[in-house]
Amino acid sequence: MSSLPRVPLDALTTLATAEDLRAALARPATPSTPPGTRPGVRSGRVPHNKRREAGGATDAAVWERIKDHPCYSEDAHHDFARMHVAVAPVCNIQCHYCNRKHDCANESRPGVTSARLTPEQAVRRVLTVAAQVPQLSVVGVAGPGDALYDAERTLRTFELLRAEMPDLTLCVSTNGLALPDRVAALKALDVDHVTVTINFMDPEIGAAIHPWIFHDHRRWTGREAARILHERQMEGLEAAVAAGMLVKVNSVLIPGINDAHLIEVNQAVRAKGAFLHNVMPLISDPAHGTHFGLTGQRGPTPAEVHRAREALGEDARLMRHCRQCRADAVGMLGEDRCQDVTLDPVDDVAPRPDPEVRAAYRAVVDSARAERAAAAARADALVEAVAAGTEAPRLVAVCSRGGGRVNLHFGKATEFHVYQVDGAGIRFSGVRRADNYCLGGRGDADRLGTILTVLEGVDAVVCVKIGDGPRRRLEAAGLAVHEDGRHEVIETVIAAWLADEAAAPVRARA
Ligand code: CLF
Ligand code: SF4
Repeated sequence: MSSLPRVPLDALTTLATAEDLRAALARPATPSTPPGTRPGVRSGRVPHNKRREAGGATDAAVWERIKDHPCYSEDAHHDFARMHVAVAPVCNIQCHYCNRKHDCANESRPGVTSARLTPEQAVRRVLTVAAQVPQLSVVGVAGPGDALYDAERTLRTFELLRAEMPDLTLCVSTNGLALPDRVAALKALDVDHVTVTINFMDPEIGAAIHPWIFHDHRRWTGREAARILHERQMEGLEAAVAAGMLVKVNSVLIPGINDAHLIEVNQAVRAKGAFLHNVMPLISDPAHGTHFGLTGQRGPTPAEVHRAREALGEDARLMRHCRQCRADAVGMLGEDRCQDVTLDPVDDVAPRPDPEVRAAYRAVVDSARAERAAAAARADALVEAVAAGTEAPRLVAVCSRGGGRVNLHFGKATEFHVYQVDGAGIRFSGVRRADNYCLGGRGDADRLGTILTVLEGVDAVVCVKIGDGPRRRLEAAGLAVHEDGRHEVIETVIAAWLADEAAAPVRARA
């Protein structure tokens, strides 16, 4: 394992002191670090491997605005955490994928009811988390209803947070119906990141997803409701873009309803200035009690999501690493530590985050980023040489628990980071989730079957270690398996796998 200046980026409950972090920075550079890449990325410089971030992050000013945001920057999600505060309980529309007893499916996995917080409770919760988690960079309001319908609670929360922790990025997610009326207030609080869920352009399709809305003191249904929602979403998107905000659009991919239509959605929202488009799969299960769940509307398979995103084209500005978080999510994307955050609602005394620790953590991340960028540039060069002229891109599923490294055993992976590799280099393609294979020290054959389904279309699995049994099953299913125990940068390991493949072209693959 290398001697990178790393802190346990994936261990949110382990508090590093400012001294720990400075000591980590002072350690000798890893032997694989080329001269001149330390001590890190200077402010305003875009790291090599991040020039391909969706949304035009080649611009240094834009990079500054997204580099600590785990949703707006794929690179940032390796190192930074977000937290949602569930201060918005009510909603002004109905979506067929939502059950009001549960979290907002715009930004959450249905099925778990969140605690409703007052703005004051929310701020104490944020301070409590920030005191333990220097990774925390963004606080968002994403439900469990619509953040801007009962906007006073959301705005009050942001106002209090601005005063308490000015270095936090504030983020909001909405269905867009109330957005045109709230852009100015959000702008006044320096809310720079706004997500609008837009599932349709055509009201006919919209009516099949959103049966009613409540607007202008009355309830609207059917096509008319969808028409109003569409007009308000477009108006809100344009106003937020005009106000200089970075607007991300979320679209729920619903097979047979709006899957083919998402090309039109993508083109329209990009034309109106959306920074990113996040195409997320419908989560549908009868147990969630949603209309879609109860009527048998299925969600897309991971391979269908991949194909739908590819159909949008190279310039689609896609966010590909969304984890469909709960409305009270805490932690790195992909893990919810909300249960770990204990907060006595009547306790007035919140811990104070140490600004020194937070600043030192960012310095460590800058350094780690420079290491990763240099490694990724070398890996890209190698891959471009090895894969030049090859016809089809390869998909590689990586086991990682964060930090942009291959640092997880296959049996422990609850998600696979999928990368596309071809003559143009290595590009992040998406995340596929599945229950981990290893349970209490033993493998679960049923789970392995599910994992194989989830990995449809994938050519190789890359991990720290894998048992003989699962290796044989993966290989029998046609997947290559590559172990690398050095906890190296993901791109480095993928390039090593590709070089191995190229050196052994006759390798047997059942
Ligand atoms: Fe939260 Fe959303 Fe802000 Fe991120 S989540 S309000 S933009 S801070 Fe992120 Fe979670 Fe996906 Fe949302 S991974 S569901 S995109
Ligand atoms: Fe549910 Fe969110 Fe849709 Fe409202 S906007 S109905 S809370 S999914």
